[in-house]
Amino acid sequence: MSLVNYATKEITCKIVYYGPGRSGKTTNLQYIYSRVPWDRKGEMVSLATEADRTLFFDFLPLDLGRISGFTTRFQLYTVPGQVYYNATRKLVLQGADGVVFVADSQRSQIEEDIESFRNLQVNLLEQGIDIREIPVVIQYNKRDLPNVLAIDLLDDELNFREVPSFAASALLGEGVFDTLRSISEGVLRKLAGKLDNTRSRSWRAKGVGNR
Ligand SMILES: Nc1nc2c(ncn2[C@@H]2O[C@H](COP(=O)(O)OP(=O)(O)OP(=O)(O)O)[C@@H](O)[C@H]2O)c(=O)[nH]1
Ligand SMILES: [Mg+2]
Repeated sequence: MSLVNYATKEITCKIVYYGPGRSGKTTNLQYIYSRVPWDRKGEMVSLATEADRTLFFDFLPLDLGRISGFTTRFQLYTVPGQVYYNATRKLVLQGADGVVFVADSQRSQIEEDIESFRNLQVNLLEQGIDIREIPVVIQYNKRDLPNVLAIDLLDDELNFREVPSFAASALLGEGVFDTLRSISEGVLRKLAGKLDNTRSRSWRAKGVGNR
């Protein structure tokens, strides 16, 4: 859940990278970490096994500039994609303001992609969130590999909501920042809408605008 601190003029939002095992979630964060100047990022924390599979989560705090006088801070998390870490996925997903679904474009991985997307829907619903209510962006990763499915086909299988989607190769850094920009804009747009509502409600409560 985003935090707006009027005293320090800071907005903090949580974005979760979700998707099946080995789809490239951690690689997205590693690429972002490698490209963001030091004064815009904190330490990246990765809790992984020796084989580099995410065990609990990765965490990367970023400062993405100022909007209307507020510093916008984004906390990027990844979930562990392996099927049996569902309890951890639920924990990491809690309080998310936006989700990047990282799909593996390889033909052989489509069932895992679909299963993971369903799992996302179910885990959000358990937290009382309909997937249509939260900003989601889909990234079709590993486009550099042979035997990838066409984007249209992937869209048919996964993107029934017609959310923004991006072809990417996280390994090469392609599409990584387009994805991040899109989800952060989506999250900030939603937040701005909420703040407007709150403001007009409190104005109404104070009789502002009444004749
Ligand atoms: N060729 C290619 N390999 C990639 C790409 N993105 C990630 N990989 C590789 O895929 C493997 C898994 O990547 P990770 O980023 O660890 O995947 P993950 O989604 O974090 O996996 P879990 O933590 O198990 O959920 C690694 O060997 C990466 O180097 C890509 O765009 N192209
Ligand atoms: Mg990982």
